[in-house]
Amino acid sequence: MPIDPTKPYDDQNIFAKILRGEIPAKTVYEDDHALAFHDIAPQAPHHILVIPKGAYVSWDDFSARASDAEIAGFIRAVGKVAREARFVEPGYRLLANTGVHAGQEVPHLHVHIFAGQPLGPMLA
Ligand code: IU
Repeated sequence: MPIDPTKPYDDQNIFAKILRGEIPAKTVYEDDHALAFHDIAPQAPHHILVIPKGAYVSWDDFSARASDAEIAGFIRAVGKVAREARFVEPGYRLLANTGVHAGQEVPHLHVHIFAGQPLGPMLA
């Protein structure tokens, strides 16, 4: 069920529970600003989700409300995860579904990293 972006942050969402350690995840990276873990239903040979530690519903919420330090820290973390996994060459795709039309399902910002095979055109 896609999220309603007009609703406030729900601290019972599944990624909030993962951040609090209430639900396990296959973590690949963690720092002060971000947590990265394997998607439970991978759509590519490598499919990692990177989430900020702060309580942000979506990319829209994050880009509007997060501090410069949070934004810089999160973006650096996404890049670091991709580099450390050696995705830079031959390449990878980032995706942040935002709101109803994009089909965002979990109401905590998450950037998908897809890699491991040619990914085809977007919106195919
Ligand atoms: P979306 O961009 O909101 O549609 O992506 C949500 C992703 O979260 C999707 O790829 C799910 O497989 C993934 N996911 C997960 O990794 N662990 C979970 O417990 C749940 C969803 I619920």
